[in-house]
Amino acid sequence: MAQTKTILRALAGETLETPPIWMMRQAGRYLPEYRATRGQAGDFLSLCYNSELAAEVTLQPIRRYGFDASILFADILLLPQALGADLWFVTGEGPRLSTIQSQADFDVLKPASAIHDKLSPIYETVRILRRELPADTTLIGFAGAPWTVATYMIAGRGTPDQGPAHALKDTKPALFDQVMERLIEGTIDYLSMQIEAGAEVVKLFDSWAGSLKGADFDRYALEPVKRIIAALKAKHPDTPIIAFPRGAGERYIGFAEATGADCVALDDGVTAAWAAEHVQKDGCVQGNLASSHMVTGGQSLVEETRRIVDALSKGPHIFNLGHGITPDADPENVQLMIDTVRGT
Ligand code: 1CP
Repeated sequence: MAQTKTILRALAGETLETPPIWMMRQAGRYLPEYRATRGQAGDFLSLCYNSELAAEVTLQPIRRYGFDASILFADILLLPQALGADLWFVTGEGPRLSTIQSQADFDVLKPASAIHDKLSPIYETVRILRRELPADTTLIGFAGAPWTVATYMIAGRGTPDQGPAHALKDTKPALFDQVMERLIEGTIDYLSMQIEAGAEVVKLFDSWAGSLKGADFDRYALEPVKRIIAALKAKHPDTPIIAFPRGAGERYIGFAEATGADCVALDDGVTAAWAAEHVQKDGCVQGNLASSHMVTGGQSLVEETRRIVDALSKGPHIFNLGHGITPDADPENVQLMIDTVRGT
C-alpha cells in the first residue's frame, strides 16, 4: 500500500521536497505543559507508567508544533526495571539502578518473557496514542540498544566514560555476554509488543555506541542491533526501524546495510555534507542539528538548519536534532527551526 504519512515515505526511501520533522525528547522539561503534567503525576517514573498522562505529554508537542512524528513517552531504563533491576530517579542528578558486578547479581534477573506485566501500561499508552494522534502523525516506539542499557545496569547510573561496563566486558566477558543476551531477548519482546499495540516505527537508541572501538563496536553495537532487527523484521516485515549509534563517527558508514536498519540517526559529530556522501547513499538518514541551537536560537540556528536541509536534500531525510533537546531550551527556537525547515 502506498504510504501517505511523510515519515513513512522517507523511511521507505523517498526523497521529499520538504523533509518531515520531529525532535528527540520533544516531550520534555523545556515545555511548561510537560512540567505541569509531570507535577500532576508526581515523579518521572509515575508519569511513564500512567498511560493517560504519558499519552498526554506525548501529544503536547504535537498540538503545539504539529511535528510529523510523535515518540512514545517512556524511558530506555524501564526494560531493566521490568527485568527486575531496582530503578529510581534522583532529582537533578538522573537515574539510579541496582548494579551488576557478579553472577549472583545477574541471577536475580527475570527471563525476558516475564517483562510484560510490568510494561503493560506502556503498551496501553501506545494504544491510546494510535486513537488520539492526528491521522498524518506517525507513532514511533523505542527501546535502548543493549550496550547502552547494559552501561546503566552494570554501573547503576549514567557514567561519563561507561567505565564499569567496559571493565566488566574486559574482565568477566561471560557474565557481560549474559547481560547482553538477556537485553537482546527482552528488547525483541518489548518492541514486538509496542508494534502489536500500534507503534508504526521503532527506534533503537545506542547513546553510548561511540565508546566502543574497533572489534568491540562490531560485537556490541552492530551485532546486537542486527539481531534485534532481524527478529523484528521476521515478525513485522513492514515496520521500519531507525538505529541511532550515537558517536559512531566513521562507523556510520555501512551501518544501515550491515544491521538491516531502514534509517540511521546522525548525531552532530558528523557534518551533513559528509553524511550525504557516505551514509545517505544507503538510504534514509535522520538528524543532525546540534541541540544547543534550541538554547541559543537566532541566525546561526537558521543558517545551520538550512545547511543540513540543503546538504541532505538529494536523498531520503528526516530532520531532527543530533541528540535530545535540553531542559534549558527556548520553545520559540523550536518553532523557528520548524519554520525554517518548512520554509514558512
Ligand atoms: O525529569 C524528567 O522529567 C525526566 C527527564 C527524562 C525524560 C523526558 C528522562 C530521564 N527520560 C525522558 C524521556 C525519554 N527518554 C524519552 C521519551 C520520548 C522523547 O524523546 O520525547 C526517550 C526516547 C528517552 C531515551 C533515553 N533515556 C535515552 C536515550 C536517548 C538519549 O537521550 O541519549 C537515555 C540514555 C535515557 C536515560 C535517561 N533517562 C532520563 C535521563 C536524564 C537519562 C540520561 C541519564 C544519564 O546518562 O545521565
